[in-house]
Amino acid sequence: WRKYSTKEPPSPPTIRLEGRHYPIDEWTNLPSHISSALPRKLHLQPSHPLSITRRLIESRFPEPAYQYHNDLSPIVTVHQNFDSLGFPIDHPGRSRTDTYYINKDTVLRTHTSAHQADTFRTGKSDGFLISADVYRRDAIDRSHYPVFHQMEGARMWSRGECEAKGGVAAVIREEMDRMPKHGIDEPLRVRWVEAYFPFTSPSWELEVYWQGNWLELLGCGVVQQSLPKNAGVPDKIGWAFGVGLERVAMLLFGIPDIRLFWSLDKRFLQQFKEGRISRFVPFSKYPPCYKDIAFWLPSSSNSTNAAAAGGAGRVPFHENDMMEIVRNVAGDLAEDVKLIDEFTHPKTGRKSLCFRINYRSLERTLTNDEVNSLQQMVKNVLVEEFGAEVRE
Ligand code: FA5
Ligand code: MG
Repeated sequence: WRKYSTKEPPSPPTIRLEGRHYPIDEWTNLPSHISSALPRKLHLQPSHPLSITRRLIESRFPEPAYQYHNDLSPIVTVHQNFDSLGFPIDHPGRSRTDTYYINKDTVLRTHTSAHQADTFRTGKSDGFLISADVYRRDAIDRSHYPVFHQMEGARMWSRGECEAKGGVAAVIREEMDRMPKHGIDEPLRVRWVEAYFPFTSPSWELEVYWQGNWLELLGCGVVQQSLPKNAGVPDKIGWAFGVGLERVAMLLFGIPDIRLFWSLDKRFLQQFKEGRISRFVPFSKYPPCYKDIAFWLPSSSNSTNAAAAGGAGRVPFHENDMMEIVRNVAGDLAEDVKLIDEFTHPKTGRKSLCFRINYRSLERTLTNDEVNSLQQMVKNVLVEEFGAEVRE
């Protein structure tokens, strides 16, 4: 039958991911530096700090009360990622500026909550833990990366159990106390902040004070009653959390920069051993190189109605577009990108933006020529793809 299998990718154009072809369309925005991360599965690599962190948290939410799922595919439907959780149709998380679309119906999951509804419905126990890689167009700095790992934890409680424990808020606090939130530089300051998620109410986020700023570790809350209802247990109360595994690992091991998790450098990988929390010993401190870039956007880009402004389909420029350009050009050589100035010309209404890019390698000193050529490439993309006019 081999003779009949097609060698040519089927038309219309497709992208091949995890052995399958997906048709692409006007929603597709998946760059190769993201799709190439799919096979890495860092949370499953033995002796990798993310795997050690995952197992440490798993040990505090033991089986069989919690069932573990560590190998769910990152390719999910828009329905799973957003609709099943009650995200309103105009929620910003759905936009192409925030989410990697494979096509209009299919995305790389932006959070492990994408599996909540399915797992509540089909799960064999009242609780579960899902650890997985997740994908977002997002800021560039030492605690944000476009591919990161989350662990979703959830459990159903009977009303009786909740009341016996002093209410659902008390149950959540007690459960969340199992989360490791100590750093290598103890003691850490920790705070709970009220939060909003479309699928939980009430909701909270847990933050820790780290390197001079509040760092968010996780979100949690009581899940909407539609989830236990669709899972056939309308009388139960569901509770869930989603924790960033990199953020916890950064505290546990003292890892100062999220890019390190992707390093293939032995000086990084050989420092960690399964089951052991050890202090990360930095092997490098190479100099940063700050470069500013200021540019005017084409007049249609800052209009709320690009079509009316006569732009040939140009959409407004989003901060995440800048992040994506820099990721594409510089990859892990970009440590941090900040919008440092924004200005609208009072007469022409044109908008000018200025970003500061910090180029720094984790592995070596960058040469001036190298940084200048990266900076030039960023400028070229801004001009050629976004119609920007660079201000010298
Ligand atoms: C969520 O993703 C919700 N799904 C969490 C949740 C689950 C709420 C269940 C209620 C019930 P949020 O966008 O805040 O929430 O992300 C959760 C955590 O992921 C953050 O607290 C942070 O630790 C981590 N995180 C988010 N964005 C990034 C990023 N770009 N890089 C690294 N870690 C990130
Ligand atoms: Mg959050």
